[in-house]
Amino acid sequence: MLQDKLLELRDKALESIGSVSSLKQLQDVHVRYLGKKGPITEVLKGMGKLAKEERPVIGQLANDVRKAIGVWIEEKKAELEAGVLEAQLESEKIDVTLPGRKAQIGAHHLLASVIREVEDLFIGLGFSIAEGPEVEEDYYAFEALNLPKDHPARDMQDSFYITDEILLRPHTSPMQARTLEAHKGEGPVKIICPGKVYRRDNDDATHSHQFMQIEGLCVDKNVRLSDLKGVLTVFAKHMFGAEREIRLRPSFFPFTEPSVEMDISCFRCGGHGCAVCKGTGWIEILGAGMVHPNVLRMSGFNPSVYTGFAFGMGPERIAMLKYGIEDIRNFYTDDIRFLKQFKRA
Ligand code: 2NL
Repeated sequence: MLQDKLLELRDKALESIGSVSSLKQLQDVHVRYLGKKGPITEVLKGMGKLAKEERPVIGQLANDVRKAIGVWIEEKKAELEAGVLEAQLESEKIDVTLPGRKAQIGAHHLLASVIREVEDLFIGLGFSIAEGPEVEEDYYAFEALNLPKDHPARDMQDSFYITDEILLRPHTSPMQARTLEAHKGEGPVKIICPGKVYRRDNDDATHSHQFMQIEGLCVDKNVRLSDLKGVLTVFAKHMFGAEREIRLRPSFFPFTEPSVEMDISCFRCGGHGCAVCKGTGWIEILGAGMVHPNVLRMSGFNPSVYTGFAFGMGPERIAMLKYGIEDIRNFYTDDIRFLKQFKRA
């Protein structure tokens, strides 16, 4: 009886294994026949109830059947795995005769290149790069720069305020004030601060609510306006050509005294007058001045010992002049056709 049952079980298992078409199904068959709750385990468990002389015969047969099913399952498994691999190889077949896809090679954004060019020049002159937060405290953005609470340039309408005391920086000067403060009244401080700035402006061809600025600061004993002139002359020649001359016109900034605006001789006409310089022979490039004593004092420097010069420029304006770009929005819209024109090694 039990013998017949085992043999029947063997035949059924063989049939099941034969009809299996996936590894998952095969696993199920394995559990069904050879698992802990399977029929063969049941037979082996019930051996104790058999007559003494039956035990070795049934035991031998049960073990043989179990072994045979195990072997068939292993064979089927190898067969299925080979099939899986075959299918995978088939699906991943690569046609090496197809033409390749051309890799798109990127390049620095024009604005990034111009900023890098300015940074490299000033690093060569002994300046360091200082970068800091775009979300700034009112104190560093205005107060420390000699712009007291009632100053017109602090109009809430002109800046993006987050709270009464926190705003998006409207210039990179706060980083310069922070750096001065960190030096605890000990010079020299020679830094360049490039970065994003924000103003509440309506965007058009020459205005943007977010743009870049590069400011420079040099504070030490005996720093004079002539040092400013020398450094900015080197800058003008480096960026716009060795023949450039500079001219300083009186101006006003709250954080410098005296304050100046710097023009360069026109790089297009050499100073005779043309469309680029609007007939004047000169092009305005940046604002600058001698650091106001109040700014030095508030940042912990003694203005009777230390003096300094500072300047600020808009790299968009520099790039627009240098490359004849007429709309500032070209820098921010990332039109690949615009960017590609300035792809350099
Ligand atoms: C402009 C003019 C300027 C400064 C920025 C500055 C910063 C400190 C102290 C003194 Cl911490 N000055 N910065 C000075 C003069 C001009 O920017 O037209 N920028 C686009």
